[in-house]
Amino acid sequence: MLIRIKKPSHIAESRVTPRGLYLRRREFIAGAGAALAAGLLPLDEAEAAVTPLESVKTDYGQGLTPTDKKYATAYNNFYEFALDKDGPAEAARDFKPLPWTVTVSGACHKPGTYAYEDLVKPHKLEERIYRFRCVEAWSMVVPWIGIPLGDMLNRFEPTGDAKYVAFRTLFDPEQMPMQKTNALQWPYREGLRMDEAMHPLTLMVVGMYGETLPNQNGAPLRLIVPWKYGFKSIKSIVSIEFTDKMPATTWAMTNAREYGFYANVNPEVTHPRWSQAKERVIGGGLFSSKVETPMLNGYADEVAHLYQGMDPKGLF
Ligand SMILES: Nc1nc2c(c(=O)[nH]1)N[C@H]1C(S)=C(S)[C@@H](COP(=O)(O)O)O[C@H]1N2
Ligand SMILES: [Mo]
Repeated sequence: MLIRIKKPSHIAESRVTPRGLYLRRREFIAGAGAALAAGLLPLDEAEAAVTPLESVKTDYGQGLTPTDKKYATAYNNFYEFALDKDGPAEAARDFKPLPWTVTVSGACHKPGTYAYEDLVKPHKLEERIYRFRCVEAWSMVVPWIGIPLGDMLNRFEPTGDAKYVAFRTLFDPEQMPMQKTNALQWPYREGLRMDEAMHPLTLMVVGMYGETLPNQNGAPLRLIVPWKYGFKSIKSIVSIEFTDKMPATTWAMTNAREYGFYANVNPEVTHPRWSQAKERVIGGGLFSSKVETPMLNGYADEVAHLYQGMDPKGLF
């Protein structure tokens, strides 16, 4: 995310990163960072431990060509670990995604603290290929493995007061070094209107490319909402709360003029500092030109009805 915050100067990088990692990271950047940024290089070195994951293939995104895995797992936004794109893969290498629990609270009949296994096991995992569009005007195509979020939420039996659902990321500064800084207000928060959360396209994701989620991609549980800018797709979720009020969300808290609650992909609504009309396709090669961004990231037929009667200009 491009925002006008400086890394707090009183915290040197060498203090928030264990020394071994810091040194390796220096070499990594010198050797591969520039090439990666240009969209050229594999970074197997940076890959975190993942295991194969069975899933049912679906028709979603069958016409799309997935981005090479090496880009999807090495070009990340995950501010808890690093503020740049090639940082999270390395900085999240030792993160422990299991054991994991999620606390469910608010307007529902089955609140409680659920173990990861209890959340995931009752469901059939699906593989779905989706377009992914970051608000910074780059995009990928990723074969996610997950569960329709609505199927999971229904098990908690939300009540009529559940108008929105709010999510939070783990807060653990020992594991997530940037949480020792005020780069963002921690923990990272996101939210959806209930009908957006229940929409069949919305996924609770546990894997990608046939494997469990790499740490840098939000292990063990993250959201994917394909018609919204990437920042809605909150990673490493530990809390789900049903509420009757629109929840505060991290990027809107950080800069409400630039990032809203809806964050619907819309090529016609210009970000205050750049156009959203086109996107750079990650892995498309050094000289690849930008391509046009479709309305609602290509999912307008499925989701435009959710916003009928609302001014699209207010849905950024
Ligand atoms: N907890 C948390 N979730 C997050 C972010 C983050 O910094 N922290 N970054 C968001 C942004 S801006 C994007 S573009 C996507 C990136 O997901 P990816 O690394 O799997 O491509 O994660 C989103 N989820
Ligand atoms: Mo993003």
